[in-house]
Amino acid sequence: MNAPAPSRPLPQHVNTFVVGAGFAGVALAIKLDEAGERNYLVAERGDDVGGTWRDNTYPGAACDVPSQLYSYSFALNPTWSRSFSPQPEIQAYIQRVAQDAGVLDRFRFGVEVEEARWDDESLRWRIRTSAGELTADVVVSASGALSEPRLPDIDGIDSFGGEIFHSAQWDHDADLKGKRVAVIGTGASAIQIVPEIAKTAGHLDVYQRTAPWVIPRHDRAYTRAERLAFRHLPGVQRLYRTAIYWGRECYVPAFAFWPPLTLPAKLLATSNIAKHIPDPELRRKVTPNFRIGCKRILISNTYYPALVQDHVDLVTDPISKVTPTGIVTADGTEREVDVLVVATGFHTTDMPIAHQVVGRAGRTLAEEWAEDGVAAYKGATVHGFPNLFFLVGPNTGLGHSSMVFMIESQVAYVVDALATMRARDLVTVEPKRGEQDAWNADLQRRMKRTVWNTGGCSSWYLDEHGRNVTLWPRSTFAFRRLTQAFDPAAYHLVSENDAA
Ligand code: N01
Repeated sequence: MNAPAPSRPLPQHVNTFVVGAGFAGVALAIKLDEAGERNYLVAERGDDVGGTWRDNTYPGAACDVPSQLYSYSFALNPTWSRSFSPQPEIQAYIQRVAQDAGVLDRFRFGVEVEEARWDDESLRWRIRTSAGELTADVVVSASGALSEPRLPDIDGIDSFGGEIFHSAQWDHDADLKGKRVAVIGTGASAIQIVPEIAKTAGHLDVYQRTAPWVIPRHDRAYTRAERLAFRHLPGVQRLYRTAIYWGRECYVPAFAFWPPLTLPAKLLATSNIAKHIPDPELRRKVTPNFRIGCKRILISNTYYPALVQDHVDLVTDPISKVTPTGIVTADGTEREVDVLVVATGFHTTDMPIAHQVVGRAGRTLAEEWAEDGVAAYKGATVHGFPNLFFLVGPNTGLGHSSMVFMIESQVAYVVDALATMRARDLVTVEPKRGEQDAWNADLQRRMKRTVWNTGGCSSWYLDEHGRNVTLWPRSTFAFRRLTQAFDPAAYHLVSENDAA
């Protein structure tokens, strides 16, 4: 993405420097304002708030967690049009919330963070950005886990002569009408894209490496009566939200404690295949070979119907190379391609921000994690990196419910940490190594039983050592309880007196 020109000059120093203006960055700004912590700045490399919802504009983009839950608890959205809202509505919602809260004057767009380096003498972060340098007492990374597109390492892909783009960088100038289009990947993004572009493409090849489990999507437009109720009776919307929340939490035991409980979901998914795909050979191809839930369970009513169309082929032979004009599979077949859509996911366990943050020992977080494994204390703080906080940090992702809930929990933790620092005249806070290790040992012990680790799949939840460093293995309310207040006892604290 070409960074837009920064909207306004940077100050020389801020108390709190926030990286990223997606759901997490916007929530933090609002809650910092409410807490009276107004000396903060949110740096965003894009030209607007929204994060992944600003960037993912591909045809068919929509949330796959019900809209009622895909919103802040402190800013319910009475205008959702559907039970699963499309991307433009979600993006407009985030923009509106930020605008109404009056926080946007603290945001700087078109500012890319190049390095944040801890200075042990001044006990501050020295930050270098594309728009200049500044210092900060505290840095909060709100750059998200799904912000950096991952391109596949396929032989010859750079030689492709047609149009090629990642699902998160959709080229809206590309005309797919009547073209030979190929989509690589069959994850959450691809299954939303495929039905949409099948409507206009002349021919569509879908390259599947691993078949996903797909269950029906219970999507519908809200009735007029519902929309009136949401607008005038907020209690009704809270009721919807609560019912959806608890419905989703029922998945936790199936994923984490006793995976055989996912049998009903498997029956739902297999009957979904049977309903839409009459051809036994295609049925075989789309039937996954791992336990349901091991990868994200996908929801769609249109993906399988798209695959059975005459001009759509599901290609399951492994890709051996890309040529200037097409894709060659392991059986030697070359299929011509005009437009190549790469829906191959994101850098998740190897977060780019980790390469830009340099801690107390002069080592980047990426170097630290390469040695010790990706880990944080409560997903929020890392030993060796004083006054650095993460939102959507390690092991705070979900396989079953809304990330917005987890984000709000983490925001509360960070805001309370800053309030504690102020109240106790603390200059630095840094989690104790023992606390961080104990937290992660417990996480990984719990993780051993989960379907994500035992379900027989490889997924972006796991790092290269097979450790799940992405998901939270317990209920979301357990996470909320554990993060409801900053816990100074788990931290090395340096006060102004100590530092003097
Ligand atoms: O990415 P993915 P995504 N050759 O990593 C395949 C969220 N999301 O963008 O399974 C061939 O899931 C890869 O194959 P395999 C959601 O959290 C939310 O689709 O690794 N294929 C897989 O099929 C989601 O989980 C919404 O064998 C290759 C696909 O590419 C996350 O974003 C909507 C390959 C990548 O799937 C990521 O989803 C969309 C290669 N070299 C996304 N490399 C909502 O609605 C990879 N693949 C909220």
